[in-house]
Amino acid sequence: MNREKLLAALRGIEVAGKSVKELYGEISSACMRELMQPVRRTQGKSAYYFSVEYLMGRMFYNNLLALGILDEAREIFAQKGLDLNVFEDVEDAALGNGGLGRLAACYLDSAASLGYPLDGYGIRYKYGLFRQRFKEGRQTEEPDDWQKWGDPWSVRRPNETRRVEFADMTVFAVPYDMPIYGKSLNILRLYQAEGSAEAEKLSEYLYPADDTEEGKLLRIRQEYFFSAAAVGERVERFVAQYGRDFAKFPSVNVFQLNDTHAVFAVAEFLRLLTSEYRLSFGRAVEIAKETFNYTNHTILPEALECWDEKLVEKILPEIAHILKRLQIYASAEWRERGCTAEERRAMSVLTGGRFCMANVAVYVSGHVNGVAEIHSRILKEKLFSAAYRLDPQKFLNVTNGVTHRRWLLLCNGELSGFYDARLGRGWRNDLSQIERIDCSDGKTLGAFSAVKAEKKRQLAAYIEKREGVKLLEDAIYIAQVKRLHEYKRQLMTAFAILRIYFDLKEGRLPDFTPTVFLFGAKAAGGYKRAKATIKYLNDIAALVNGDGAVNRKLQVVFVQNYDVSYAEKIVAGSDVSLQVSTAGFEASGTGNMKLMMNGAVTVGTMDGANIEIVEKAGRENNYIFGATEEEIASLEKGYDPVLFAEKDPRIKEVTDTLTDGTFPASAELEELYAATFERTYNRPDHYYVLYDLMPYVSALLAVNRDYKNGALFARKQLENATHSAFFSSDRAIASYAAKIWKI
Ligand code: 26V
Repeated sequence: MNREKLLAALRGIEVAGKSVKELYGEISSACMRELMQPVRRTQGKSAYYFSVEYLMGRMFYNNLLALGILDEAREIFAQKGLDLNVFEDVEDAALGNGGLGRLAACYLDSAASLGYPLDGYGIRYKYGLFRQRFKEGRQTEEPDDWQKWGDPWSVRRPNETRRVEFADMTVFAVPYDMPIYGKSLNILRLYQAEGSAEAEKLSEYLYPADDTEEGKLLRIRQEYFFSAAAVGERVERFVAQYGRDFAKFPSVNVFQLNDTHAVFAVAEFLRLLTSEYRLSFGRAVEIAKETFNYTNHTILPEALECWDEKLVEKILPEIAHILKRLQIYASAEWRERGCTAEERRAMSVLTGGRFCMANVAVYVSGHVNGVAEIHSRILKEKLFSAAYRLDPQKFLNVTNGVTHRRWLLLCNGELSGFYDARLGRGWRNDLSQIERIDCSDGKTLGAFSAVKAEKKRQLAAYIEKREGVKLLEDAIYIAQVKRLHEYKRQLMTAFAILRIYFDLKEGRLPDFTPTVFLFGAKAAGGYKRAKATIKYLNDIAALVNGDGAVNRKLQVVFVQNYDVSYAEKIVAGSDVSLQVSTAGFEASGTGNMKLMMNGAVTVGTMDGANIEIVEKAGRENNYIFGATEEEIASLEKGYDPVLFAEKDPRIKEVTDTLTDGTFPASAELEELYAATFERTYNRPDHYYVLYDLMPYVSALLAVNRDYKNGALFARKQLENATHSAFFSSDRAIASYAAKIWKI
């Protein structure tokens, strides 16, 4: 990269009379010319990340930072009268849903920054995750046309188009390459489906509804489409460079499956090696075992993909055949190694007429990892216990991480400046240096509090601009931002707010510090209960914010269209991070890490990475409550939420609002009532919302008390921020590189 040349190019850009969009395109293109300059590696081993989601967020500032010219660029354009902040209006590339997709983006960022050869493969969806708005408190969904700003950060490579064959159609996979720049130049290659109107549907939407057969088929097609294109390309390049000596394949290629969505890559790999290159099935499986690795991201049964044999057979007969052969091959091995019938069933590739993609991944992978200590333990003890008994060395943990470049340097220049002033700039490349900050020093605490206050002001200004709502000043900002899901228990926060509301109204909380509850979440299109929770929270917001008796003390704001860019504002400007999943259900969480890194204390359960967060930052600096995973497991039969609510009037008063006319009657309230008290597709209160409610309220009130002592609370916050280095994805990526990829 020629820095001077790039800066000269930027100085040469004429600003006057151009639209924001035009300028965005011009500046981005100038950077792209330099980004794509470095010579790409051709030798040695590389790792490839297979993911159906990438939540890249805005690339503009990120790339300027990676190029090391962000500050100069700001100055150059300021002199021309252009504030670079205008590009904050540029859409995010939201080609993902939540944590899993954002993790992929953080990992690409860290790998390039550290100089590890890691390229990504995925799908270039025409529309990313829907744009969310609220109408009368209900979520509405509109297509996210992220390319309306153009796509200056990627390059179409028509010459490298691949054919992907289905029984009933041929689809062309046209690659778009996005440079991921750092010590190395890595590439995120996203395939766009072309060839016919039918073909184009494959890369139209992220997660099309899969509750119909048509939806399922489309989903299978999407997964096979990008997996097959990627595997085909890797194999072809290998053969071009090294010939057909596939024994060498794993010494130059290692594949990481981000959840089960790319598991068809395994079948395609076996298909290519056996049908096209004539290896024996056994030999192909052995090579696959040295090449593939699998990361699991959820233990929720409804999210573990199993595909009907008949559906796969219909559009991918050869792939179905390969998977059946794999079942026979694996069974023989399991039998030989003395597995019981029950163990063999648990590990089956094909069972009950369905292909179990997680089992395919576990069988074929050299390494299987969970994403936090507790989660990896659950994988070994429960979900994959049979496979663990057979091959214990296969299983390991790599606790998630988030890139501190986006989640600290970019989103919190003020906190970064605070560290610079005390540590110099070395910490930017080695985050562990922030542990040297003395959190007991009064001056240091004062400076930190000033940073937090400024970030809160900025957040309030942003929310006022986006939502037209003015946040309370001098209040505690408490955030719950994440996908909307029952196990994450946004509903429990709703009940807790109502409990506090009633207590405030009845004068039982005389010294209550003003508090703002901030929510950001999208509910999957077909997920009724999640949508009902949004409506309920918006009802609660209307009640509380409209009640003159309490609305200078308590405020509830659910922001619309929560995305990566919104997250950057909220994690920097929040005091408290809500991480209240039912213990055992949140694989890791990564928002918890982003908030911690920016100095929020956690109110949370002993779940996912929360456990490691409080281990690093001190339990005394956070607010842990609720049933542990063991307690939940032992509760399973004897818990009756109806009795539980009956015997505690504080709970009953809150749950009564679902039926007593506090809010206008609605299908949503009925849905939540059923979820809590009736047997539906799950047991009543399947996620133990009522069970953990009162301890949750106590934890929130403890925060409220402690916050009054400014120095004490600031210290807790700073202890969290300065102990967050472990949660940088630089650490996580170094661990993948050393333990799994051997690159
Ligand atoms: C997806 C779906 C889709 C349909 C409705 C039910 C349902 C339930 C869960 C999921 C999650 C899919 C996997 C996922 O996103 N896992 C997240 O991965 C993050 C990165 O490792 C991790 O921090 C989160 O704890 C985990 O939920």
